Amino acid sequence: MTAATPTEVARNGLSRRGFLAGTGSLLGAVALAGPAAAAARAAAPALAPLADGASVPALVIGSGYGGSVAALRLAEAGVDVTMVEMGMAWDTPGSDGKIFANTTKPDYRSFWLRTRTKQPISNFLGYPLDKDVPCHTGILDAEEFGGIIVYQGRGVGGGSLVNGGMAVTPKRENFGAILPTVDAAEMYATYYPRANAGLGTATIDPDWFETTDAYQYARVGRKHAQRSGFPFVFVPDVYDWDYMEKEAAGSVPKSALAGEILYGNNYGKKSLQKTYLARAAATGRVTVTPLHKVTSVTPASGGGYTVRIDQLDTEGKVAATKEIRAARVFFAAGSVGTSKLLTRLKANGALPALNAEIGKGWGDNGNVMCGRANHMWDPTGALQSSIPTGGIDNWAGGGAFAEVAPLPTGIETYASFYLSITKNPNRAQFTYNPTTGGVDLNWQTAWKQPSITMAKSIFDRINSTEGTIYRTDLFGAYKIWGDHLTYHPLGGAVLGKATDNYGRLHGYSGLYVIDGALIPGNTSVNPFVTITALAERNIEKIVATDL
Ligand code: FAE
Repeated sequence: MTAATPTEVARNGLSRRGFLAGTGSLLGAVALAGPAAAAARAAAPALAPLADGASVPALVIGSGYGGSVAALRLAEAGVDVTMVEMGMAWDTPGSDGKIFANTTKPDYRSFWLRTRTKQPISNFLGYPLDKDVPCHTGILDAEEFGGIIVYQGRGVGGGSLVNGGMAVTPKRENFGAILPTVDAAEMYATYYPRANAGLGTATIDPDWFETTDAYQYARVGRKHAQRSGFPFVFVPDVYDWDYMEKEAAGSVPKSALAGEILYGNNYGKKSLQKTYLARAAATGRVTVTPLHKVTSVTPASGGGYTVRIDQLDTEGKVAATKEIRAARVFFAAGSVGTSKLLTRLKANGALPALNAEIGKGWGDNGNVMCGRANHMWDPTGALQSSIPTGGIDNWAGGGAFAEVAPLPTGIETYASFYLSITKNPNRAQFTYNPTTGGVDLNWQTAWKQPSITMAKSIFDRINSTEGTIYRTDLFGAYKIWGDHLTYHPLGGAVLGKATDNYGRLHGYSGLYVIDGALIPGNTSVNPFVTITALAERNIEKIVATDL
């Protein structure tokens, strides 16, 4: 949780006593210091670990967007909800007094069980940036499959802990291709507005955008887009914009303007702990147990499901194994987490009646990154807010929507940086590997070529208009494209295929998927608003008809 400072505690207005259950805090692992630590201690929850042998009405696996929506709405309907989360609680400051590490100084908090960082931008001026770190249950997982690295958030709040907070509702004309079996009219009238309200989505004050140094990089991005005839669109975010203006004025501690992103945000971002999870906690019906990883779900004799859970220590070792019984289980472990679990459970006979669609329809939301080298007379600014606020829309013309992203290094780089979301048609499949006991994903690096071609529809033209070139120093030596990764995994248990049209898994009653695994590979924009809206739609139906 991010209730780290007195300011935060006040802003949250939330007592988390009894909400966080278990062993998630770093207490004992670090020396606590300063006011942030005192605040964290004051807000510390009553520790009540999930008991081995417990019997619960509803278990939610994972505490990201899908899981948080499910927990809140089930609790509001009077159901007691048990959430388990494999990552940490993120409620305790480190020795620097901060809960989260800065982007420019990754440490033990930054990566999930790695001894060396795996930064998305791996190089600068050709020099490698990665460094050794102590192995720890850190916040950002760079999960490596054969042909792609999938970045994911780990901890209470899931991806909301690490992401840029760009809260984008897709254009309605694109929705039919995103979720073909879902009624678009209902989504745009009810569930997208509900999701945006629940997430606290808001747009930057346009006057402030035009004048602040922190968005010079975005204004340069806009100018270059428009001079090449591309529309630049403002994109909402879940950052507290008033707080950011105070950061700029120097009256509050900085997070966006201190370049915080990827490894957590200490102050201004409204991640799920401040929105859906705070409301879930306030019902008094939801507990979340961090550092607990679900490993098996299988029908129990007499009804419901037996769920096996590993309790982890902060080095990732299994400290205990627990077995509980749950009447209903909601898979909300994210596209990769849910797909891996279901693929393994189908293959090893724990859930043999799952259908043949399990593991299929996985996509990377067409993610590809690149940088452009600007002229010396066109600087992008030494101060760059880590929170993106605009994009270049060439979806209809060239199949790409490019987020004008920050490069918050603290120095003038003369670089423009972009994360493009493209209409890449390739889809991969998860399969169980009996030799390793793991789950593989058959994505190939070469499958990014359509994304590169689509992104070039924007940047080749901008480079030609501006007389500029691509940066070749950010992803290796002489490498233009960041084509080795995604931030936006989607699919693997697709709505209407592996599940019915509301996320009920075929083959078993009382088992549901409620996260990004439902979405078949692409949302045309950044995905979490769509994941949230779909979860709102599905849980409303489930509460009305299944409980
Ligand atoms: P997610 O939020 O990943 O939550 C799943 C949770 O389940 C995680 O907390 C896991 O630790 C936990 N888990 C997994 N397996 C288990 C298990 N076996 N037992 C217990 N717990 C488990 O899933 N999206 C946007 O829309 N806008 C952005 O600006 C944006 N920026 C991003 C930047 C970065 C660096 C990254 C990595 C992602 C970004 N995303 C962004 C993507 C977004 O965060 C992602 O689509 C959502 O978080 C996915 O939501 P889910 O509920 O599917």
